[in-house]
Amino acid sequence: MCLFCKIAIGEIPSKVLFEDADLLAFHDVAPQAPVHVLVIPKRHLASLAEAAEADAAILGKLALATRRVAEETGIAASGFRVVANSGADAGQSVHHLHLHVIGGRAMAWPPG
Ligand code: DGP
Repeated sequence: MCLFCKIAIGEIPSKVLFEDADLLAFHDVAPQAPVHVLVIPKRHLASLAEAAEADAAILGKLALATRRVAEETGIAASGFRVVANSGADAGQSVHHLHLHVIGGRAMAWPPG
């Protein structure tokens, strides 16, 4: 079982912001900004590169959950960035789909 599957079932503890039957939002262990929350599907899906039509509903839920993260952490008005690293070139280190929700400071573009 992968690291985020273990976090999803509570086998590895995390600082949970909110969850429902399908997804979990929890604080990143190595925050890159004042707010850095990860949103994951509880069911294992390796990355967007592996996503299929059958995953459309959960992908929509994950996207909407980023808005809830921003509202609950107080960064909806100031702005936030959502990142999904997929594969080696993007630097994906945990191979369970996760959306980074990052905010609370100004960010540069393009990313490194
Ligand atoms: P990525 O590089 O996109 O695969 O991001 C993985 C993120 O996961 C990274 O920002 C650090 C975070 N992370 C790794 N292990 C843990 C953990 O055990 N707990 C929590 N809360 N976050 C973790």
